[in-house]
Amino acid sequence: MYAGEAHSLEVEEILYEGKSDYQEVLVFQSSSYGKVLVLDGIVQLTEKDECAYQEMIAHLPLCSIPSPKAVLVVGGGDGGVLREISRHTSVETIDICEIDKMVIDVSATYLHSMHNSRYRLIMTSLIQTAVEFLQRTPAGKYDAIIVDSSDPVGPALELVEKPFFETIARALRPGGVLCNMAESMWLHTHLIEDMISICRETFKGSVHYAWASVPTYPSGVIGFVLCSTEGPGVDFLNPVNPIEEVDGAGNHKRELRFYNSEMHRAAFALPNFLKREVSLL
Ligand code: AAT
Repeated sequence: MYAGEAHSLEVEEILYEGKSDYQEVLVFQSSSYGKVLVLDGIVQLTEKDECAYQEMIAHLPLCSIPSPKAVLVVGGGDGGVLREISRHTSVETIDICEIDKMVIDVSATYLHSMHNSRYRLIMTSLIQTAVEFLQRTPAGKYDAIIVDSSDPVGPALELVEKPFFETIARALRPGGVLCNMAESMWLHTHLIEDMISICRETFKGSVHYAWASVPTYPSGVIGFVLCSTEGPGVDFLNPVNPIEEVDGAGNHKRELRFYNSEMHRAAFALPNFLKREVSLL
């Protein structure tokens, strides 16, 4: 994908190969990263390192506001983000807006990640896109919106454009939060700059960039843009809603593998080159 570099994973066995209306879907057993989900030739998750991406994209926003109740996920058909949101006992409703049913079905069969999640599924399509769904959503409905989408080529292209961010800001309550997958600081500084600049215009609360290490994503890191709407202030850098490891009945939940409050704070530390190149940071 990127001139002059490549990343390889050894394939032990192909478990599923198909073509949906939107993309090519592949699941294989790798020799070192467990099962791998690939869409249009791009790795979306591996069993070994999915925790870093899914835990951070869910808990960075949800641990930054007190008692989140209504959450929307755009993309995320593999179910990992749903699993993470479900850990928050305050959450009452999770809606998910995914374009491709094949991703949901294949993940449920081969990755078992949909287990223990409670959610309402809204299928988007090129006829009813995420933008159209959000336009019909009552203003102020959600406490948090998580955009767990693929790279902005093919079906996910509309998810980096201004109208999408405007409909998100409208669907969030005052002081509500957005966490949006925002690519690699090594490979996509211009895209990050564009996203931050659109978000600065659209979200009147705060706008921040955070990142985490994910070895199987291009260049080994992935970033997130975090925004809040005008209203009760949100201090993303100091989480107010730490996620408990023990539920109300005193039982230990399945442990978080990556996220904790220290990782949360550290995720907002940015290297100098990024601050310089993305002048808005
Ligand atoms: N949680 C795994 C990581 C992902 S999954 C991206 C999901 O977004 C896929 O299920 C895909 O079908 C869905 N998607 C793509 N476009 C749209 C759209 N327009 N509306 C709704 N869902 C969509 C992301 C990995 C990031 C990889 C970084 N290189």
